[in-house]
Amino acid sequence: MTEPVVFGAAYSVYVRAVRLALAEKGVPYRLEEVDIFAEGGPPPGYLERHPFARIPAFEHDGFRLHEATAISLYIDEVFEGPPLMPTNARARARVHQLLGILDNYAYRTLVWDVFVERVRVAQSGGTPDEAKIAAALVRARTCLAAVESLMGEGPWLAGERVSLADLRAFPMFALFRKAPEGARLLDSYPGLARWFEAMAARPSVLATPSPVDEA
Ligand SMILES: N[C@@H](CCC(=O)N[C@@H](CS)C(=O)NCC(=O)O)C(=O)O
Repeated sequence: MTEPVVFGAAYSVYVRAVRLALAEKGVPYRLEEVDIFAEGGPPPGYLERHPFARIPAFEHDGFRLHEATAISLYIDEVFEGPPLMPTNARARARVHQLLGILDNYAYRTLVWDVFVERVRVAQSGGTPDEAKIAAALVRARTCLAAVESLMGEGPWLAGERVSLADLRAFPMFALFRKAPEGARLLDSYPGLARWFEAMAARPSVLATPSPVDEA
């Protein structure tokens, strides 16, 4: 089998989630840089890989995919290495429930409405929209409370081992935590705060640094 290729950028939450899955499985891969926010848009031909012009896209042995969940499940099934989905039906359902919460409710709120608004807008010389951040923090509480209640005693979000739910959540929470109010809110959920520390120490996380961490 040839080395899989991930198309995207290291700053992206969804690209990092896929790279975390590859790293947890111990799969060598190539990251081909695609900057979706570049002036002039994505590189020519990229829409053939991803008609919605998002990142990541993925290719393995001529098999092309987009959508982080489809890519991550494929990686889990095709490659050797520790399983990233529980064998128990209820725990698997929890992983899908968490992925739904993270994609549909948490991503925009934690990443765009808090991290981008507080950190990125300020870095680029703009004035963060305080009303937008305040409204997002209300929704963020709902997201954090839901995730913490589903993880129970932990230590991972679903099941006995690290799963795709942890790998999807970590990149989102890592950016959220860059905003001071995000860090304070996360620290007020003790189960989630412990989970974040445990995730942050994993070799897969250390192997996939975000340029935001160095900024
Ligand atoms: N449904 C997609 C979402 C991917 C996504 O939203 N990626 C972001 C980067 S983290 C992106 O490409 N954003 C570009 C945009 O919003 O125009 C997936 O699961 O892969």
